[in-house]
Amino acid sequence: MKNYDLIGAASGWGAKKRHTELSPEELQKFFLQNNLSWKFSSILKSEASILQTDIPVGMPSLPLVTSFCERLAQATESSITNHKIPLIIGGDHSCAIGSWSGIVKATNSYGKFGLIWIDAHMDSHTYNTSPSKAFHGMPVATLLGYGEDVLINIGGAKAKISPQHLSLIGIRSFEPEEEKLLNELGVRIYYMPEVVERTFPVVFNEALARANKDTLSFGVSLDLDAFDPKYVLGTGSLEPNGLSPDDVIPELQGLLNHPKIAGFEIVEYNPRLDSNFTTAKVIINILDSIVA
Ligand SMILES: [Mn+2]
Repeated sequence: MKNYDLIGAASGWGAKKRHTELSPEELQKFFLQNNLSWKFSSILKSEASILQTDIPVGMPSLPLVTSFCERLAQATESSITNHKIPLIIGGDHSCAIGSWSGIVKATNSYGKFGLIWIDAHMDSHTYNTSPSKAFHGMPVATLLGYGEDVLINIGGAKAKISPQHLSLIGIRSFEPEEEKLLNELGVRIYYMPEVVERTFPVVFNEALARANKDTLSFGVSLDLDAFDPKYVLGTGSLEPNGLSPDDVIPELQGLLNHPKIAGFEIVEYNPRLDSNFTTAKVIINILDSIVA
């Protein structure tokens, strides 16, 4: 069993519903109250708290998103340098720019990094195409090298991942501009109907093979909104007809034992939207499974 670092990424400025910022601290309390062995090795906070100030979505929030992702990239980089696997708990999904930029830098796998993105959305807007202007809708495009330079340049001024090593699973809500970019680049998109038809284990294993073919290392970014709202309510962009934790979690079992895994990320937990900690429990089941 490899060593891991549980890193709390308390980012909230990348989403319209900002309370993902509270996620790591609320989970920390939940771990303690329930005598769980999980413990954050660090919790990164934004320079400005949503509880104290309000900054509009879009360009005014870019400096905060950027500096947060820069610090998170340093944290994941040093985790790998210390021979650990970073497990990142967000935070809105813009934190992925920091997580994976640091991991790709530390493993020197620019363009040779496999990524499996499990999400209801494509997160593949650039600032110009985004209707919401919220940066959590842009991390995939950014990691592919499209979007705001200050974000692309984190961890080195080059694309962190190549389209041929990237798969998106669970997609069911997107804008045509995102789909166009990903299709032009040749990213593999598993829309929800294909996942239902072929089953999650089959498509996940296909994505795993793609993430490992001709790559140096790989990781998984899991947005909680990939799950159906029947099971997961504690996240800000609910979309019906999603994945079931019972289908997903067994497939993740022991993933940290994979020789090429370099990181795992769970994002978009919003404790203010959770009820009776059901979503917190899903997060813990995922963590327990990947380290099993
Ligand atoms: Mn997402």
